[in-house]
Amino acid sequence: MEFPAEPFKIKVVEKVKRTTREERDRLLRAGGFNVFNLPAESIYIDLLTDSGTAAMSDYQWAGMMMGDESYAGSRNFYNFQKVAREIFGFKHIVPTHQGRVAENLLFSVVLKEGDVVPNNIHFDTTRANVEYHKARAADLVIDEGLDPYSEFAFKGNMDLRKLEAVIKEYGRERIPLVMMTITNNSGGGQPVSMHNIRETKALLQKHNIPLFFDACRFAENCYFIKERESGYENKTILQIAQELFSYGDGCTMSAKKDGLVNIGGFLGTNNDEWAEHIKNLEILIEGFPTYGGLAGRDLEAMARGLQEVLDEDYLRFRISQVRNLGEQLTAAGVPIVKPVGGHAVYLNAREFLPHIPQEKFPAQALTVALYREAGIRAVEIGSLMFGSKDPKTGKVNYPKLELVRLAIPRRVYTTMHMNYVAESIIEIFKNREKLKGLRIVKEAPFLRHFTAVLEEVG
Ligand code: P70
Repeated sequence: MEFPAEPFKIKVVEKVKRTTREERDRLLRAGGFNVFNLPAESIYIDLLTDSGTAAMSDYQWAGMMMGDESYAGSRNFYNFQKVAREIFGFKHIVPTHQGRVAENLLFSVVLKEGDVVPNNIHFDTTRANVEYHKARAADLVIDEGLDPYSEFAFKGNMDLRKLEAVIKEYGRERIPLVMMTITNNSGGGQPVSMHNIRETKALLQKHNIPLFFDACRFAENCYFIKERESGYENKTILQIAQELFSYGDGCTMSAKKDGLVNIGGFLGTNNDEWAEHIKNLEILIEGFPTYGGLAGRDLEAMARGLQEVLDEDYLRFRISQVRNLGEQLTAAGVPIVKPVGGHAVYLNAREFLPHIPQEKFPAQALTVALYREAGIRAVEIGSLMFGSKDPKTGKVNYPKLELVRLAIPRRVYTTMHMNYVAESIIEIFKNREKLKGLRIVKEAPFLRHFTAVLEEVG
């Protein structure tokens, strides 16, 4: 079978409410046409994010009952440390309550003003944490990674020529580390190849620069390597992960993705000196390093989630479920970014709604239509999120891409749910000329997409 059935059966269910179109229209108006303002209970299928939204297994829930809530030395920490060391191989494993804290701890310790951190593409929180320390976040993904039409298999790869140029320009002293985001979220959840990681490491070794991974979706990346890179067909996901991380000197991770938990994260490093500073700072902002802002039971759920995510049956289903949604849409002519990434399908709103110009927020108009017509929540990644006004000239800079991200939570929705999503989008596509653009009524000076108030225009 091309598309495997769910490799789990359902033990606990959560009721989802169906609302009428009128109710949804009213809620959209009340929330200023901004889906961050919707009560989650009024949503039928929530594809806002794949972060912290996974369904935990019976094995994880059983582990929650085994929580040891000791302030120091909880047994769950040792369980978690053992699992994390086996997969990632790093000497120091420092738990945090989510990914951005691991980033904050790392950059607080290693960055100084004027430094630069290269990455394939920084995720927003990573970029913000770098810039907060008055350093530069350099995005050096290969050109294919920025082209929505390129079908290259590893569009998350680092461009080694760009990396070499940055090293030459800044010098080793101003590059405390290089990062690689696997999979590359801001580039559409695209994977990085083992070959590219090996070559990046070889280049960095020449300059004695450490390599860190942003490992949020590492298991999905390893599955793509197994599927697409020769020499890995017969390796297990654990073996692939172990090889991948052996080229690294550390990682940050939001376990809310491939840790299969609702809250949790960690930082891994082999550097004793950095680890000591990081642990001291952690005591100040997160707590003692054997719990790092988490309950003992959360650590146990994370230890078990990290083991479960390596299961190939699970990953085959996961990647196929996301890809299948993309394929159903493509077959009906709906424009999406290709190839489909690991955790989300991205609709290309400029092509979907050619009659709505960028200044009328076509991707947001499509996001609004998804909720109004079908009760589906997605997130806009276009001119509402990234459009910026030049403070001097008042001229608005629009991003190249107008996308709507449909991020799929792990183990939450069934194939029928996904078919419903595909059919709803196809229906909206057939009636697309009826959709209207939007204009901003109120906006914050930064990160405006979270709170902006909009209204529809003809
Ligand atoms: C997402 C969420 C979080 C993330 C990530 C990478 C590659 C670090 C982090 C931070 C954020 C989000 C976006 C829109 C709506 C809701 C949530 N990504 N690195 O969905 O991790 O959140 O644990 O601090 O993707 O992509 P954390």
